[in-house]
Amino acid sequence: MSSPISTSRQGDILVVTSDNPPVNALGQRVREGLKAAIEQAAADDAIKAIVIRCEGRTFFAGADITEFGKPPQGPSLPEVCAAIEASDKPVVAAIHGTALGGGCEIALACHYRVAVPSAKLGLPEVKLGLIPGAAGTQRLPRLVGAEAALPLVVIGNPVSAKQAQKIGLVDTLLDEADLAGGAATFAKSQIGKPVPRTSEMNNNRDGVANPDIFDEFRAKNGRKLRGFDAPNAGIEAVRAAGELSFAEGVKKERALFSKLMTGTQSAAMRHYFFAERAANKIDDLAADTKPIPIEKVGIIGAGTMGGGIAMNFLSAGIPVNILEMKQDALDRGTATIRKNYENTAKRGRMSPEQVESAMGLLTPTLEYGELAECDLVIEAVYENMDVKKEVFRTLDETVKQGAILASNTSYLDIDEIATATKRPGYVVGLHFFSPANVMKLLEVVRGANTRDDVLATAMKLSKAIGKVAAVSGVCPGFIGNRMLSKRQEQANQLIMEGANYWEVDDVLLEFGFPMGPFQMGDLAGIDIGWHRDPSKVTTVREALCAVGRFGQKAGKGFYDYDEARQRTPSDEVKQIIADFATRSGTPQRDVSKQEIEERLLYPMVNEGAKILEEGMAQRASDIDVVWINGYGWPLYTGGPMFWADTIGLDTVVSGLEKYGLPVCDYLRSRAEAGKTFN
Ligand code: 3H9
Repeated sequence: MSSPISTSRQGDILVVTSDNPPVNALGQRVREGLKAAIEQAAADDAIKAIVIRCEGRTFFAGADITEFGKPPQGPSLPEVCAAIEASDKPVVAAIHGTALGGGCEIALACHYRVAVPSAKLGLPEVKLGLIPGAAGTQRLPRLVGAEAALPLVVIGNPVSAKQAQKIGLVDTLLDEADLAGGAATFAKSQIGKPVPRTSEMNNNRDGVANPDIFDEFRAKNGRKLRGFDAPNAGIEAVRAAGELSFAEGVKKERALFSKLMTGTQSAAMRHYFFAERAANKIDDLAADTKPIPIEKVGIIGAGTMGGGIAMNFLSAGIPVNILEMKQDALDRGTATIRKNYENTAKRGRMSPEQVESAMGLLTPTLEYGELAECDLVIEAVYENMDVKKEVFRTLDETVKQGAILASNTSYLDIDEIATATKRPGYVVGLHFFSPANVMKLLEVVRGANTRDDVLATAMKLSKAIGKVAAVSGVCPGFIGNRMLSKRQEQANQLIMEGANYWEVDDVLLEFGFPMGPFQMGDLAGIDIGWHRDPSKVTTVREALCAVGRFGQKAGKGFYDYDEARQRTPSDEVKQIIADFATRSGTPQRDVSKQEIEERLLYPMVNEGAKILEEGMAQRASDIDVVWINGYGWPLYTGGPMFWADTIGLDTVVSGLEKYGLPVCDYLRSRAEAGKTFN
């Protein structure tokens, strides 16, 4: 097999090119080729400078993640970086696409970095539960300062080439159309000058002069980093770069990196990396399936959901016609979309021009006829089968043939909705999560008759609007809400048996969820689906509604809320729950935190197993993707199915049996065979 690394001479410049699709990951053969190329340049007196560049869509996007966990094969990435930096001849990294992780570390080891304006640079290792492991945490702060290095190492978001130039990570921006030529000219201009080595720089004195920056950074990002191990290791490593020699700092980085690499968090996050990409693939689609072009989208309903859905398309530059029944509802919906964009602009995440251009793509309407030319129409009216069928009947009559008709239903039967049309093949579920302009998840619901090209379109479109999609079959609540209902059942039961409702919430918070089921109820509104008759009270929720405890919006629900929306458990609610328990004759007892956790989470795993058994999800990892992106399951445990694999399926089975809860055949048989889900 030929090497992915080739070299060519351009006068006295050696151009080293990597061609390792799709993303030029730094696998063993790439590393070997790079090291050999540097040795070749050193041995050849006619060579005066070196340019390292990549073919294809990107500069090196990092270490090859598929090699992680396997026996290491040299040369290692730190060795390659050291060899590059040690060169006496100037080495220039010519960057396009994304220089990420190990790719950015290669660039940091080069003596110069030039980039096209569209390029991005970053150290996203933290998103895999790691820190950079090829001296990135030591070279970057020495080059750009500790304060500028912290967000790159600890948060892991890439920066634009322009921003990289501003902080000193990139030396020069070059013409987008001529990176190779520009890089060679730049390299030529450095011949004969002493080479600047990042490891010898000391621009990170800022962290030594003011060590508070590390704690301040930690405090500022506390919520975002809660529960994750890698960010703290990243802060420690950047701090060490200011306190230790380069060699000692590298040792420190290696120790931190190795500990993370062998831990469960990184295994879970690497699982998630591949799970997210797998979820976008549908196994049984014909290879030549062509997505349908989507140039215009219609949305039925300009309420919170419809408006949020519309924003996804507007932000991606896709025109939207939004329909309401009444002018005032339409005006309200349009005004909310504008307000949301303006708030984003106020926070500096959008320019006023971008707000106007997004709003310019929005056409509010009261007429179905105006949707006739849409390629996709998404219905977001309230959850009632008759209403939805009526909408679909009308859409089928008014929207052009070949257009996709989608429902945003969160639990209704897509196949039944499709019967209202003469085009069931073009009907699909697109279940967005609230707030729909923010939440990453899109459940794509595949009906019995949904065509392959319609599904392929949904998956492609989800990427275009920045969503993470997973496919579900038709079943009540699909993947996410179906599993959620099992958790809620247990939560309701636990508080009847004597568990305090705030303890139930706290157990999930400690597990890593952003909130528990009762906090979630308060946030969404306790009165969702309430019949509005205070004299008819059969559930705790109805009892809360009857006394005006509608949730956060009313200042009280399960909890009392202060001005800052801080929650305090309520005596009134405690009494309501106690009265229910007495009436139902449920004996009261102390319920341990362990029991709460197991009874909330194990039934979800069992339901996930049933979903797999029935073929409602394509793979266990899709369920993990749904729960991490739609319901705040902590990423660092890898999602419910990966978490169950980690603790052992036999543990889950015996736990369910201990509480007298059902165990499905699929879960039991895998546990008995000593297998995992993933
Ligand atoms: C690291 O560098 C550690 C070092 O500090 C220390 C070492 C000692 N490896 O995302 P896409 C695959 S850690 C292997 O759909 P896009 C991906 O699975 C690494 N495979 O494309 C997919 O495969 P498939 C730090 C990789 O255009 C295909 O490539 N770097 C890797 O939407 C296309 O990917 C990162 O964390 C990899 N590193 O986005 C960067 N990367 O077609 C991770 C991708 O079979 N990568 N694949 O499904 C990314 O963020 C995105 O892939 C990127 C392109 C932005 C580059």
